[in-house]
Amino acid sequence: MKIVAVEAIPFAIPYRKPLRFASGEVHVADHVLVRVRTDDGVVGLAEAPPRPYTYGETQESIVAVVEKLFAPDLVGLSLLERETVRARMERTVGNPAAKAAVDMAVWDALGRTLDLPVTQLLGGWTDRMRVCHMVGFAPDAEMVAEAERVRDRYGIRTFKVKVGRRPVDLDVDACRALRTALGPDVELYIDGNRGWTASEAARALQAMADLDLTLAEELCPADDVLGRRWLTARTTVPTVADESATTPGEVTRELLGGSATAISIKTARTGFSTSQRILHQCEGLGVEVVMGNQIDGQIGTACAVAFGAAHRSSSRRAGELSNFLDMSDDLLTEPLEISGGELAVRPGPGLGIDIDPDKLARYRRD
Ligand code: MUC
Ligand code: MG
Repeated sequence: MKIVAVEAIPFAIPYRKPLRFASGEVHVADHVLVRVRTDDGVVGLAEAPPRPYTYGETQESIVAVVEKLFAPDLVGLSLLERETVRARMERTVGNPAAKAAVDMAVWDALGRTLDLPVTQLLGGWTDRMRVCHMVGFAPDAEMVAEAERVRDRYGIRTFKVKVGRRPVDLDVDACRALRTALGPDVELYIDGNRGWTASEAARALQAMADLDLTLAEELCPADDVLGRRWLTARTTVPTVADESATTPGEVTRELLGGSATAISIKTARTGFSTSQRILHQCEGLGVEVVMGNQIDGQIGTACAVAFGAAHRSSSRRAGELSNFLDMSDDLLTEPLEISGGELAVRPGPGLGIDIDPDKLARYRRD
């Protein structure tokens, strides 16, 4: 069970359709495949998606930090020493996606070694999650057509709509068009990726008061400390902290400061070990969580559903698990399948996924 190598392999797979949101846009999944090898010949897998506009990481920085800083510190540790793995990575500040991928690859290697699914090791609550689809910026008619296609083809009935444009009426009109087309029975919520001031956000929420939005995520910048508190105090829509709450300490600050009333958990930035801490912290405080999406590929989505389904409180809401559908290809031997609005956890040991060597050879960039 000893770690003998930690590898970081950059790869790039184009999107069929780019995702656009207030803080950036994604045209290519330029992710990093992380592999943890053990002396038993087991290989644990995970992927790190660089999000420079959210955390400052790039594909190159993720490869460098995994190979130069983490690998030398982790080789020789047992898969059972996950607290030590975490503590050694925490000596380096930042780099959340790189740390998360190593953590999840270690869990995958442990599951494969024990011949047990990771989701059962984490909690084993259920074997599937309802899926929420994230709709990016586009003309209103295209946003509506995408939501209708995803509803009709995959049975998805929960949508997170990207907002945060100026003037705010652009987004108010898009949300209204979606509600009108999809009817009262689908769940709609919004994510501003820090695009608005508190007063713009308040105006937008007031203009959308009749649209039955269930959540409002990260409408204003994290540093607008008093503006966020003011907004959270005056709106009846629960406010979700996403990129402002990427560590247990930040979660505490956002919640106790009154700047958010719910938390987005993303395994792509807090892995399994820190995501579990945040989940338990939210349970203890009586705060709802959403399983978020870091614009994950299929490897990342397999990780998110394995974690989300493992616990009662993380599986309650629909998880954001469908944006890999817009990629032109992926690395897995067997693609993930969403049907009836649900994604099942992959059966089998570890994360239950395998990499297709031909695809990896085609898309790797090292
Ligand atoms: C989200 O929930 O914000 C967009 C940027 C990012 O870091 O994650 C995505 C989705
Ligand atoms: Mg978000």
